[in-house]
Amino acid sequence: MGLTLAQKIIKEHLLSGEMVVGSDIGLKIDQTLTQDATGTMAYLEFEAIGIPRVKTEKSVAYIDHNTLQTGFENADDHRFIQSVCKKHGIYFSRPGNGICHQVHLERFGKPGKTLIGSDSHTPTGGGIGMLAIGAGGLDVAVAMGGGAYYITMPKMVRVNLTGKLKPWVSAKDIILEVLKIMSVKGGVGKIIEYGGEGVKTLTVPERATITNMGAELGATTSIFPSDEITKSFLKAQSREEDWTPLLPDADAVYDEVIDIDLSSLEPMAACPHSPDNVKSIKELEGKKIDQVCIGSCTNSSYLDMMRVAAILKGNKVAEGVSLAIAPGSKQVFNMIAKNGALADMIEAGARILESACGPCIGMGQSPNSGGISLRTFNRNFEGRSGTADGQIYLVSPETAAVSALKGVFTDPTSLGDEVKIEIPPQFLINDNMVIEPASEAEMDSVEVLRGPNIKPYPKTSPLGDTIEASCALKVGDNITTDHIMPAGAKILPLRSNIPAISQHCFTVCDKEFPKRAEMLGSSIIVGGANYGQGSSREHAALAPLYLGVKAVLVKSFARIHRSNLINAGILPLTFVNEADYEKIALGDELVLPDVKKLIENGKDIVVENKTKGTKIMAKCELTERTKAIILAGGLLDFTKKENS
Ligand code: MIC
Ligand code: SF4
Repeated sequence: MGLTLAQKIIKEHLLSGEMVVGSDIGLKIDQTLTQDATGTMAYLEFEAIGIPRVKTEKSVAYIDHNTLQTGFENADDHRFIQSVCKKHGIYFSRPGNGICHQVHLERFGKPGKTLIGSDSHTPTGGGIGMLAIGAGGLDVAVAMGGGAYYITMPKMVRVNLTGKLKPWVSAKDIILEVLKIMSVKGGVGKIIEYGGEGVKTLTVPERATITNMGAELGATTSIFPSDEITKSFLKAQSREEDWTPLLPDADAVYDEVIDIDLSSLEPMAACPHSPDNVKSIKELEGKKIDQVCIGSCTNSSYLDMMRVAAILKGNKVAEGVSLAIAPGSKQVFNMIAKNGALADMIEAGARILESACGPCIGMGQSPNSGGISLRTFNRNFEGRSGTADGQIYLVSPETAAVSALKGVFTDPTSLGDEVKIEIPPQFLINDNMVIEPASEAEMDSVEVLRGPNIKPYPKTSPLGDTIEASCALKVGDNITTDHIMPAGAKILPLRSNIPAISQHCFTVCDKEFPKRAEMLGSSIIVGGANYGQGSSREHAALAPLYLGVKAVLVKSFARIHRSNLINAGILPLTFVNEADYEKIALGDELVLPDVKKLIENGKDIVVENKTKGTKIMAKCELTERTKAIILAGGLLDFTKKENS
């Protein structure tokens, strides 16, 4: 039987387990990436594991999230990461060099390699045929130390693309169509592979827009073949030698096939507050807008910027609109500065931001109260923009630019003839913002610089015999990590300080949660389906750990968050009978008798509700390895024990 693209890469990197859907597999990891908001914790964890030098082919640390520097915290954290990288063999991409996924695609990613990153949009690398997966910081730390990365062998979905996009319809519209079909939980436990004749019509940056937003499907990752188009992209990046061809076998078997005729697609928008709430721009046309933001790891490539500049050229941003643009990398920024496209943007009235995540993670540019903001980003979760009642719509750069000029939702196909913008035969190469690590001979003399914002990993303890805890919070379906551990300009600077950041845990849902959890000492969170969707931030597990949360009992979990809970030693439980969700209320006293023994024996867990005098059953599906991690009190203790 033939293999799919992803199965081929998995087979080559398989360290343990079998390639059978649903079983636990360990993968050899060739490359890692971190960004600063998850990076400080990941490097503290790497230090705690105690391996002197990374064992990967290439590990890169990026500074792109926390670049606002409203106080000493961000700058101190950057300095810590820079020094830790120098010491331990990691390349350091300085602030200003660009957004991790954009830069990694341009400068470091290689077809056929495995990459894990402490950021959920790491699958961007699938645009050049990498098996690129978002993970918790601790998983990345373990992989840097040469340890395997474990996932559940996913199902394979093939998205068959035929035809060609109409003028002004964009790669963003393709992924919005996939989101409309599959929903934000439709990709859980799956790898999405793109194939078919339509693939040949898409450039690498367009493919990367699609694989990037595969994160919003909840998918393990998304991937495109590595073909002549990939080769010419790498050649233009002066990296032709990094290219290898990679195609699925002709007789590869997929668990699911989705057909999309590119020529049938229209410009679309994901409406508030979910990336799968998709409507066509025609349905929204004429609606007044307040803000437009162009950039983020999804849509900040040279092609995106050039298309936007072409639309803006000679025009003026509408009176009622604020337009902000952040090019994705120094390479992109520099190229549009040199060729005049940046001047066209500035002339039209755009507010130019540095190459960083910026408004995507609420670091500035929050819209006005109730403001309607069109963004080329990938997430529009409630409150993420920094304005609680902001109405965020996710759109293509083309829709964003033309709407900024008109002041209302505008279908870019109304622009008439398309401006043809091609991938340049040669990108501008200048890696002077990437600092190389010290040589093995010099690494010992490098001093790691720690600021006062950096606090140690929270205390963990092995799983006790019985858990007695109260329900400290009850939430509904599709809770995102932005609910659990909000980001934004005020909270992000605390990412290296778990005691401080934990005071913001779940405050979007319930202001009293941190105090209540601390007062209770031991607590349990109850939730609905797709709990923990969104980011890879392990802070959404570490803050609850610090506040005394022992278990999370929900209808279903998102992949990365579930493994972050396990890594933190928090029990991820699901209802055996989903209707039992109704049987627990906030404040109920719960007991999980003999939980340790039941976990050891792979049995379902009894949850006694002392307040209501009832009993329900919960599942804790663990592999032998994740069971050992939970029993040890988390991955850090487990790894330390394994290495000692
Ligand atoms: C995001 O887009 O939500 C982030 C911020 O990039 C996160 C990582 C983080 O919270 O630091 C992600 O996607 O994993
Ligand atoms: Fe940065 Fe936004 Fe991409 Fe996350 S989604 S990595 S915050 S640009």
